[in-house]
Amino acid sequence: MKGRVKDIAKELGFDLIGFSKCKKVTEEFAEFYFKWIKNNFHGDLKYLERNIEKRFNPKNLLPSGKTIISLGVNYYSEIPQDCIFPRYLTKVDYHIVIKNMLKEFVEILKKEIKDLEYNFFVDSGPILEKYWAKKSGIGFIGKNSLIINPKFGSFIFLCEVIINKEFDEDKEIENLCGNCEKCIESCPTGAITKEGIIDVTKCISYLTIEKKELTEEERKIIKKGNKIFGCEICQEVCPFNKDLKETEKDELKIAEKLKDLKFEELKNVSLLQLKELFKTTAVRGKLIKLNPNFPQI
Ligand code: B12
Repeated sequence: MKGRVKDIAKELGFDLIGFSKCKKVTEEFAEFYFKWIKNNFHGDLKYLERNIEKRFNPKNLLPSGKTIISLGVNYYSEIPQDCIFPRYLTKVDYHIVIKNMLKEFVEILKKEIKDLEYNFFVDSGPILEKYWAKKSGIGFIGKNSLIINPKFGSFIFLCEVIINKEFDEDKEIENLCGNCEKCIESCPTGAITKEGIIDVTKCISYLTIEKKELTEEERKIIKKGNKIFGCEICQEVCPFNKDLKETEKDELKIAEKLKDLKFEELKNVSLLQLKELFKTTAVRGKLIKLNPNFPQI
């Protein structure tokens, strides 16, 4: 049955799939997480302090849960070297594309597995997606804190389906970062510690996507990067992200109109034009903040 489930996922366009047991995270991980929060490495992302009982025990997301199926979808696309947008700004918001893929996946599973109970997530649920992806063997956690698959690199979106059926877990894969510290060395704001832990308050991605009010110091930090609405420097430099194959899903390529847009062109656009520009992307709700948050413009 496991082989069949893997085939179904591949047929639907998921590039990676792995299985792990639906159970509490380890004590060691829980300790790490609390320490991370205590250090205020999460900044204003207060939601990471909430729903701890769900985050640490996915059985609280599906009480009958036995197995977590972790899935990965390649979203790599070629962009000009000076592109100011990160690749996750896909033609169609990836949350929508992947949720639809997950719906189709469980519909087929329901036909093949009797009395299937399930719950699925992409990005926004209180579930530790990288922790489970690592457990399921679809990648290792690199020093940039992201899941890296030796074949697909790190430009993969993660999602998962928790089900009430028992499956053998897959083996974790070895961490292949070795002595490489390119991501740590290249981060313009020093947001990645030697141990590969992210201080969110320094991460350009956080400052340009999540943070509401910016200090002068933070605006200076943002100026050091060349991106808005995210950052990809720690991925661009990663040796596992060389010679990647573009995603086969056209909706998951970077939005065409964003590819060549320059900061200067954003200077005088109206709110209406901005809305049009980003209307199908994952940041469509955040546009009001565009001008005050981007000192490059
Ligand atoms: C909050 C969040 C952010 C925050 C904080 C990032 C962060 N590193 O936590 C901000 C806004 C900065 C962010 C940025 C980005 N994000 Co984000 N984000 C999330 C979110 C919603 C939660 C992550 C979380 O729980 N963090 C908590 C901290 C404690 O954990 P962590 O650093 O992620 O992971 C550490 C621990 O898990 C630990 N660990 C793991 N196993 C174990 C075991 C033991 C025993 C121990 C001790 C530790 C340990 O090692 C990790 C490295 O330090 C997830 C979706 C989700 N629901 O999981 C997406 C997610 C992680 N983001 C994603 C992406 C794509 C990005 C960006 C690339 C977007 C962009 N282009 O700007 C950047 C990358 C920046 C970076 N290098 O992290 C993807 C990553 C895909 C992948 N291949 O890994 C995810 C999974 C969304 C998705 N569904 O695809 N993100």
